[in-house]
Amino acid sequence: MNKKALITGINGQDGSYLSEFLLKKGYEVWGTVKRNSVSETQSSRIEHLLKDGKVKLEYADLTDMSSLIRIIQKVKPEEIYNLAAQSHVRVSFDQPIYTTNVTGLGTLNLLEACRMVSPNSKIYQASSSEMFGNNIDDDGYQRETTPMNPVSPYGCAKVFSYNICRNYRNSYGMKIWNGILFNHESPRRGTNFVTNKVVKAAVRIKLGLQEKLHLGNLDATRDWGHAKDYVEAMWLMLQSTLKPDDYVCATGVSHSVKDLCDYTFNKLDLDFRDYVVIDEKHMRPEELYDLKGDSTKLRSELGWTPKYTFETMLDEMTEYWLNKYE
Ligand code: NAP
Ligand code: F7E
Repeated sequence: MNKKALITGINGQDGSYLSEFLLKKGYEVWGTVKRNSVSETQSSRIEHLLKDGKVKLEYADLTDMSSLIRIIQKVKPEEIYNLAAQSHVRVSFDQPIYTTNVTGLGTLNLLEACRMVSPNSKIYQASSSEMFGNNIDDDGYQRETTPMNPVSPYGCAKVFSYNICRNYRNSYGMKIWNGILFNHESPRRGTNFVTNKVVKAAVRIKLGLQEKLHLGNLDATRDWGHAKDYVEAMWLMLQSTLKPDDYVCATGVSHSVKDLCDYTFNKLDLDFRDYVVIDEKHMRPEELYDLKGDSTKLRSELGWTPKYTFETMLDEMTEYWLNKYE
């Protein structure tokens, strides 16, 4: 019998890549989608996987525990990947209560649902480097032991989820892993996150479809990896024969938003300084300045290695947008 996996937020960037990855491994893949008045939007990233019923979808919302109980009861999955979230940091300042309900309490709804109807399922929790805030170890990295000090409502909600997962693991012996993932991107990344926003705009400027690119803080640095590499790390955690644990997943290399603009525009023979406009609208009330992760534990205990670099990832994203417009 094939293993069954349930992915919350299956139509997100990571959900779509994880579905492809698990299907290749022979899993029966189930996913939850959030109702949208435009039904195509609910499954836009996984349309290609719905043909032949490869992936099975159910409506569920992290804020509605009854919907989670219903689907977990129905599927009884061996593995649950909790990827659903209001995941945009800037938006979390505009919608802090909604973000906390979904990204924080939503996780508790899932854990309770699981504890009631499928306590032996293995659970992956999508924790985030945003939980560290501006804390950096003396050597310049963040790792599993770095104290958490979030600087956004999103980060605060993720810290709650991280802690409640640890609490359920310790209290009830549930098999729960926290993957503390640093930023990961792809052509499927929402275009309101900075990488895909920059790449899409640079291509449009190159093709004469756009004149300017409005951005916020260009000095912030991030450790950017590729989503395809990171969904493999999620799966590796749930296959571990060691006790359930918390793992940082990162490339260990960081770049500024300015570097990102420089590389992307240069590749298209453009100078970003001619097009980028600094716009207060994209600044955050409190900023997380620098992120660089040390994923030694994940690499040494579970054998993870990323295949993409910052440059090959951006090249793939640029290629995607060029193909789309040309
Ligand atoms: P994403 O593209 O924003 O996907 C999130 C998914 O969650 C979407 O399918 C979204 O549906 C769904 N969702 C939102 N609110 C929901 C609710 N109330 N109930 C059920 N589903 C809901 O995010 P991602 O980049 O794939 O990230 C996956 C997870 O990893 C998220 O939890 C994110 O916070 C976390 N994470 C991401 C990164 C990163 O760099 N990508 C790093 C660390 C952690 P709609 O599209 O219909 O709203
Ligand atoms: O911002 C700066 C911005 O929105 C990156 C989420 O997946 O990763 C993501 O959160 C940096 C920030 O990602 C613009 O101020 C400048 O310093 O792409 P982002 P994020 O906030 O790091 C973490 C790990 C998650 O868990 C989250 O779910 O870029 N920046 N100008 C801008 N950012 C945006 N979005 N738009 C701008 O115009």
